[in-house]
Amino acid sequence: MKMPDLNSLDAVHPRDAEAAPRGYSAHANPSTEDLSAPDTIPGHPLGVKPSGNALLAAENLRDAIGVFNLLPDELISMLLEYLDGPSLVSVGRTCKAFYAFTRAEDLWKALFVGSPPAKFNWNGTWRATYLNIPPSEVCILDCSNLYSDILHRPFHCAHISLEPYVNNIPARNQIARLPDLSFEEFNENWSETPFILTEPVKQWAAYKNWSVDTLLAEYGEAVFRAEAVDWPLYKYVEYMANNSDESPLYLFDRAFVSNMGLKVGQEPEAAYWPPPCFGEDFFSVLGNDRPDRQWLIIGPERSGSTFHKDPNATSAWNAVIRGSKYWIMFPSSSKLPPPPGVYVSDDQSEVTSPLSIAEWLFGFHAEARRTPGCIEGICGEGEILHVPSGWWHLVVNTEPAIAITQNFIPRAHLTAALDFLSNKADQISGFRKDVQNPYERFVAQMQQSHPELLEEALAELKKKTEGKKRKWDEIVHGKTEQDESGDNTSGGFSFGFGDDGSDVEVP
Ligand SMILES: O=C(O)CCC(=O)C(=O)O
Ligand SMILES: [Fe+2]
Repeated sequence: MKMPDLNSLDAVHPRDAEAAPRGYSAHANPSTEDLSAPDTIPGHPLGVKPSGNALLAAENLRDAIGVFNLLPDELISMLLEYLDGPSLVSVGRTCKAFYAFTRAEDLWKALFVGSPPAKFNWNGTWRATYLNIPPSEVCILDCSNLYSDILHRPFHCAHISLEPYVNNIPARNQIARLPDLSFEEFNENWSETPFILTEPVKQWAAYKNWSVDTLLAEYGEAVFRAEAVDWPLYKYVEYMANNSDESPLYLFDRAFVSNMGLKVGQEPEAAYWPPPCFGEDFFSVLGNDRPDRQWLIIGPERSGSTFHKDPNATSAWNAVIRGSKYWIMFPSSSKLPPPPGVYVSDDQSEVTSPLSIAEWLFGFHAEARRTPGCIEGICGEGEILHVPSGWWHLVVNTEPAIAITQNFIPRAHLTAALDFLSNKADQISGFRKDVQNPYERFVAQMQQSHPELLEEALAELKKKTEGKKRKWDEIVHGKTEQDESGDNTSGGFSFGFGDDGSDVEVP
C-alpha cells in the first residue's frame, strides 16, 4: 500500500481534503424535529465519514493499522489519551488512520489544559496551539476512506444548527416573562418558579456599556478563568472568534468583581445591582466566609452549561448583558426522575451527563420537550432569569454572550439551604478550604442576625424530617399506631418521600 508522506505534515500549506462529505448524520435521531438542513454542515476537515459508510466502501484506511485494527475506535482513542505530545505526533506519522486519530482535538485540549504554556498563540485548534503550528502551516491530508463515528461526531456536533431546538417552544413549556416583580410578589408567588424579568437589567451600567469590544479595550490584559485555564481576556476573545470546538471553552470567572475593580449594589457608579425582588441573600450573614457567589460568563455561540442543579441548594439569577441564552429546565424532587439523558447517583452526589450540549439536544431534546415539568425559554439581551433552588437546567448561548450570574438563599428557600448544609455535608461546595463546618457557622450567624427566621426555618426542617421518618417507619414496620386506630390509611408500598421536593435524608 502506498504510504502518504507523513513526515512533511504540518510543514506545508494546507490543501483541501478531497470531496469531503456533506451533512452526514452519524446517529439515528429519535426525534421528529426538523433538524438542521444537511448542507449547512461542512464536511469533516480530513474527510472522515461516519462508521456506517464503511459497509459499502471499497477501501478502508483502518486496514493499515495492523493489529490495532482489532480494537474498536473508542479503545484506540482511549489508548492515545495516555500519550504525550511528541508521542502523538510520532504515532500520527505511521499511517493515515493514526494520523486522523491523533488529530482528535480532545487529546490536544487535554494536553494543553494539563500543562498550559506560559505564552502561546491561539492558532485556531488545540493541536495547532499546543504544537505552535501557525495556521498557514497546518497540513490537511485526505482521510476520506476512514469511517469513524468517534472522529466524525465531534465535528458534526460542532456545526449542527441550534435553531430546531431553541425555536417553536410549545406554549405550555414557555417560561413566564414579566417586566418586574416586587419582593412581596416574588416571596409569596414566584420563589419556586423560573421566570424572566425584562426590565431591571436595562438600568444597569453594565448593560449600557459592556460589549466584547469595550471589555477588551479596558480589560484585555486582565486574566480570567475559563474552565481549567487562566487566560488574558484578549486571548479568550481570539479563541471565541476562531474555534470549531464541540463544547467551546467557557469563561466562567468568580473573581471578576475585584479583578475588574467593579462597584456592585446600591452605590454610585455601580456596574450592576441584584434586582430588589429577590430580597436579602441569607448567605451574606457569613461575610467573607460565604461560598462563591457571582460569576462573569462569556462564551461563543454553542457554549453553555450541561444539566446541573446549582450548588448548596441556592437559587440564582442569570442576567444577559449581550447575546442570548436558551434555557431548558426541570423541577426536581425525590419522586421525579432526572431530566432525560441525565443520570444521578443514589445519594445525588454525582450527576452524569457525559453528553455535550449538542449531543444532548440531538438525542434527548425531543423527549425532554414532551416530559411533564419541562419548561424552556430564551433570555435575551437585557433580561434576567430566575433559577429556583433545586431546579435542573441546561443552558446554551445562541449567540456570543456576556452574562452575570449570582447565587443566593432567598427567604423561601432558607429551609432547603439548612437541609442541604446539614444533610449533604459531603456535597457542599464553593467555600474556602479554611472555612470549617459551614452548617454550624451559618446557623450561628443566622442566630445572631435573624434569630426568629432561623427558628421558623429549623422548625420547618424538623417537621419535614419527622414526616419523612414516619413514612420510612411505615414502609419498614408496616402501619403506624395512628393507622391502627383508623385515623390514617396507609397507601401502597412506595419509595417516594414527601411531595415538597426537598431531599431530607432518611435517618
Ligand atoms: O449562562 C450559563 O451558561 C448558565 C450558568 C448557570 O448555570 C447559572 O447561572 O446557574
Ligand atoms: Fe446553574
